[in-house]
Amino acid sequence: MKIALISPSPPDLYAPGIRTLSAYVKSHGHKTKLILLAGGTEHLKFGGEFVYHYSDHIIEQLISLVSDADIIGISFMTQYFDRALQLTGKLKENTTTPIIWGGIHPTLCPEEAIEYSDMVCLGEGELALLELMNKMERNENYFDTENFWFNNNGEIIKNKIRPLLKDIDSLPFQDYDFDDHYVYDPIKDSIVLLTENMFKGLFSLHPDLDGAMKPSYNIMATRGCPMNCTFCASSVLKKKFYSAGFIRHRSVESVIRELENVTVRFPSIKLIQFFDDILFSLNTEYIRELSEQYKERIGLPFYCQASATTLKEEKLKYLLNAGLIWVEIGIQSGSDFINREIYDRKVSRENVLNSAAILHKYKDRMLSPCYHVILDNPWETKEDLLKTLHLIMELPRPYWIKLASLVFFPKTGIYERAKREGLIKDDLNEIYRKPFVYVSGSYMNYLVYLSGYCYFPVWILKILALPFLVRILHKEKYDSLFTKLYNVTEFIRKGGRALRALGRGEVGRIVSRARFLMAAKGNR
Ligand code: B12
Repeated sequence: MKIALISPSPPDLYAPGIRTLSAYVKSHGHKTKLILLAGGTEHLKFGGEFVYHYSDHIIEQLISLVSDADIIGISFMTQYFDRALQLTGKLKENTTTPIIWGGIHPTLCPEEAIEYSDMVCLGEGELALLELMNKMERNENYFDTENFWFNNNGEIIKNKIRPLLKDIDSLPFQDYDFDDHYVYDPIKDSIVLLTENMFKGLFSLHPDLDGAMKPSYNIMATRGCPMNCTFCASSVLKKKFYSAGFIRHRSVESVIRELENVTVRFPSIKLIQFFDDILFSLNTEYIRELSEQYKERIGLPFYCQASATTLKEEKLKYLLNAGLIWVEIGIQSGSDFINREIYDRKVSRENVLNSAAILHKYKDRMLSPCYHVILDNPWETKEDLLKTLHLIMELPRPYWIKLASLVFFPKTGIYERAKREGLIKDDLNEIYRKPFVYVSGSYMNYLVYLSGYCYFPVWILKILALPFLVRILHKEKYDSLFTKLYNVTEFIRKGGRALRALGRGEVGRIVSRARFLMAAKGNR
């Protein structure tokens, strides 16, 4: 049996979901074709004005590419719904090959997904997809395959969710075989065969301690997250499907062997990114062993994510000795009320300041830590925003802030709350097409944004945060002014970064960024 797996992906083509699926069913004798339609969400607009659209010639290419497949699988997140819908509609007009929708969005919204696709895979897909392909190959009845919903000529068949795979070491490493892999190339505006050489040029570039941009490889040692943040889809999976054993980790040996494989295969890889939700949630003994093995057998600088409650000095020291140079931590809000009552995050200001103090102690051995902050939360008052601003101003410098605009991802706790309170009228335009990576314009959002420039004078921020000024300026009538100010400041920031990169002769980086933005624009 052959499955064509299609996924929108980030520019570095990191698509762990379908790469792992592909490797797994191939290791059991089936064939796969991977089609990575690189393209981010940078062009989404508030109000849902921007709708991503693949051009006709890309659709035609795709239809002929999947013509040798027995099944077609489309993997996507909520903000890629329009793309999945367009692809599926066009495919259905041109082929009778069954189409599966899988990934986080169909898992959250199977009722909606089964309206457009023939099959929906809910949750983890390795075991389920293999069982389905085996049964189809043997012409057996497959409508009882767990984790799948089927639309059998209008009759919807819903199967239960099987227990999670406990031993994720049993999964093969992600599929980087390039034997039938394709990618959307925005420069050529065409889907092209993804060769190993081409892929080597697509590793995302990230700074090493000396600021030099290094090609990086992404890996995950775990599946699942210990936290229950109400804005994250992961907490829905935990509540709805996987009450037990949600968090699993690979053996140190498995992680190190994957890294050995890829660093030997792609010698240009000079930096590793652990994309685990919280690598620091692993116990000290695991972290000690991982650090020792990593230092001895990989030894490249690496990045990872922590949380303010899991970042412990002992763990940090092990990882620093192994090559850790950058950590990201979620603050999300400086208001304990918002964190506790709205986000269900048991993270206090003290937790944040303690973990920041620990990181600061080792600042000479690391890049500036990055703190994640969410804005555009309708339950956040200007007093809550002031608490976020004051917390950021208390952080030891240097640091940088990554802002995100709150998205009511379907079925999440905040989604249900917003629905109850009538804050969402139109899921498609207010959620599926809502930007995530930049925030709306307002006086307080702009102040929090400015506080992200860790060398912006605190004394000026303190004046700008004076309650009388906030009372005067944090008004809707000034929002468009601060939107313009935000866009201008962002333009200057990105322009400055591009000029510095040019100054360092990093043309490759400029080109890949241009590719990224072109790909995110879709039909031109
Ligand atoms: C790692 C990660 C990333 C990585 C990799 C993304 C990727 N392609 O998987 C990076 C950093 C690139 C990333 C980026 C983004 N992310 Co992210 N990410 C995660 C994270 C932490 C883990 C996801 C994970 O475990 N992947 C591992 C693979 C193995 O699991 P999987 O992809 O779900 O695939 C399995 C199943 O879903 C299923 N499956 C998947 N596809 C298919 C297809 C078929 C046919 C079948 C049968 C089965 C199947 O089988 C797979 C194997 O078991 C989750 C949080 C969480 N803990 O879930 C957030 C999460 C997925 N990210 C999220 C978001 C919003 C984003 C961004 C859109 C943010 C933005 N706007 O920039 C970007 C999008 C970038 C892009 N273009 O892909 C949201 C998605 C919410 C939603 N409802 O859509 C999550 C859930 C976090 C949250 N805040 O809720 N992310």
